[in-house]
Amino acid sequence: GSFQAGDCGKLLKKYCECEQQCLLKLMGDSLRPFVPGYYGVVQQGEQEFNLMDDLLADFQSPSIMDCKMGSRTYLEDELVKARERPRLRRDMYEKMVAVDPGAPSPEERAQQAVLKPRYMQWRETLSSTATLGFRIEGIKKADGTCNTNFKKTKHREQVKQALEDFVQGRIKVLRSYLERLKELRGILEKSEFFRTHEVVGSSLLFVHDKTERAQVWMIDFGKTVPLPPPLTLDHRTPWLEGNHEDGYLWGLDNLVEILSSMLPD
Ligand code: 4IP
Ligand code: MN
Repeated sequence: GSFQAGDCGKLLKKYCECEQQCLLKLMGDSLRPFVPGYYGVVQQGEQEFNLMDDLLADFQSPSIMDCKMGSRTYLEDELVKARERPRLRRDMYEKMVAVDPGAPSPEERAQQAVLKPRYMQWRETLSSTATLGFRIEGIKKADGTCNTNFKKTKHREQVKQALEDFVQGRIKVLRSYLERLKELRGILEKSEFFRTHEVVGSSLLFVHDKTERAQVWMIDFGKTVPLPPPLTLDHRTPWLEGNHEDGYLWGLDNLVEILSSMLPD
């Protein structure tokens, strides 16, 4: 993606104001131990970057998994914009056809384009986002092999299979992940930041290595936005347009349940 090599265990990520605002607030929230440390903006030539911890720095040949959390992957605001000013997305039409030539409607086929919410919803229902409240986006194994071919990983058993392939039967790693996720869930349920933000498109980053150290962090806050006060979310109630619910904790509950089912009896 948009990362550039940093120094001293830090990384530079293409500047995004929304992400910066979140990271600044998170540095003062109970969630701080679960997000990369943030160190401000760095200018390099024309480009600006957010400087943050490189979460992989302390691992040896890490195995990495990115799970995109939540039951919705676009902001309510994007839905409003798409209605007010429909922007036809040919690139998204092409990504759609590449996965399933039968997916576009006759109208979409005629215009060779789709609206963004339509594309995002299609991705949500094709994957486990709509039914489990999270989806696997990518897995990179210690040997360097990368798999981002999870667009159709939808059913519980398919997801479980992918998770099993990621932990490779290492019970200690699995237990560490579960412990960390349950700790995170407890803190999310009390976090002021979490209660007052719609968290969309954010991922949980899973990292372990052969020393069997295993960690999980929350990353990617480019579409995590403050709620119009005094609105707060429980992150479990189903989404209805206007309630801003994102299904984040519903997804985390399901993820914890599936990982727990992988433990030996
Ligand atoms: C991508 O679709 C992802 O959903 C991106 O989300 C999203 O970026 C892109 O929208 C969309 O095209 P694929 O994963 O199917 O390629 P994320 O950045 O969370 O991965 P946004 O801008 O919504 O963050 P566009 O509008 O950037 O193309
Ligand atoms: Mn991401």
